Amino acid sequence: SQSCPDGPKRRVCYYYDRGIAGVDYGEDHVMVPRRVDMAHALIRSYGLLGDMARLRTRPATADEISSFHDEGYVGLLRDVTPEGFAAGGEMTHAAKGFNVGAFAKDDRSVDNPPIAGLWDYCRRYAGGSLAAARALVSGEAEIAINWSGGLHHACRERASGFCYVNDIVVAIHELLGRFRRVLYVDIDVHHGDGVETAFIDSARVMTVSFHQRTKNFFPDGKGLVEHVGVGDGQYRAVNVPLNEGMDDQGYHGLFRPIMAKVMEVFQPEAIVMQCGGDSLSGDRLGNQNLSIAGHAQCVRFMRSYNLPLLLLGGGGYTVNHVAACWCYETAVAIGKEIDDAIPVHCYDSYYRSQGYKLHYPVAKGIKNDNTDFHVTRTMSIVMRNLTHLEA
Ligand code: V1P
Ligand code: CA
Ligand code: ZN
Repeated sequence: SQSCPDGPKRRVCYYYDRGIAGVDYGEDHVMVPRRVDMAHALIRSYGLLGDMARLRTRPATADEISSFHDEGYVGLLRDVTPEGFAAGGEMTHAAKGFNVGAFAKDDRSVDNPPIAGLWDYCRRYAGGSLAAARALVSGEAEIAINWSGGLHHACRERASGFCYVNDIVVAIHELLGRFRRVLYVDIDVHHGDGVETAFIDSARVMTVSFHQRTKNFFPDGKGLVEHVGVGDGQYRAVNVPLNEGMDDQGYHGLFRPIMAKVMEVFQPEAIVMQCGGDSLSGDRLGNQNLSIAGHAQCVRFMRSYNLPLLLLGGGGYTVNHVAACWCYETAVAIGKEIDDAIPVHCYDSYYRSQGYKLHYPVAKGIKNDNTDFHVTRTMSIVMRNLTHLEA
């Protein structure tokens, strides 16, 4: 294949479903599925669609989703409607039992609203991740992308943190049909708890999450550096907690050596990466200070191992930032340089505040609370844990 700045070009396939763009979590909600449409419009305007095969698929079925999720919960996801929920009867009660439409204690916001078209939405984003996994299994693609996936908090029988169906777990199950060991890497600012829990005692799936762990930060009490997995999964869960304000240099001071060691000791046959854009500077929920280049450097690094690679979305609440980021990461996946100037397209007015440039400057004057002491301590604990897996 043709050569490019990061070695040979890769065969990339890409999933995009227009049916997801119109999904509405509610007026005051921070999760905006339209950001995936914005990323897609940008990807198209840069001419990147011509460099990838488009993955067309049917939405995931209840059976496919039930490969991970509880049947009663799947039934609720299928049946619940905003009207039925508002009626206040049995459906309301059932939904709240599965954490759909329930108010968090002392909270005015509903994280997981019973939105219109919920089941269709779940089937579509999960179908995308499943089709992407299958394209890697068949060898049709070396890298497969679904920016509408990556909903890492969903549990077997419960919604959590804007996530209803855990498309990542469903996709990893599919990959395990062909690959002996699968590595999961999560650079969303939140802990990847749903995925970690699903494979907590598995020797075949290693999960690594980098995340903010500050007072009351969601999901509270998860992702401590001491949490390493149990039974056959011992030392196969890796947690890298961060304080506020991490910059590119500090992030990579941890990311590269940790991921290099994980690759050495675990020797995966495929990699799944959750690329949540809420670890970027200026996010509405996260308090980190990564640039798009710094975020994408993680993708570039994992890509350099030349293994089947599944790239998924996740969080990201400043929509212009996250759309620009996923467009750039699509170019990185392909192995193509793209211009910093954003082409004229339907959403270009969203990028006015960043001078119509893909790479917006990181916030100035942000305090990096990740002291050398903190970073060195985290690194040494993680590295010591990983030595337990050395052959
Ligand atoms: O903090 C909470 C509630 C309060 N706790 C008792 C639970 N929820 C968070 C959920 C964040 C989910 C992140 C998802 C992802 O990792 C993957 C897609 O990015 C929360 C927050 C917050 N600041 O952490 N919910 C909301 N904000 C929210 C805001 C407006 C409307 C609805 C929810
Ligand atoms: Ca994470
Ligand atoms: Zn997140």
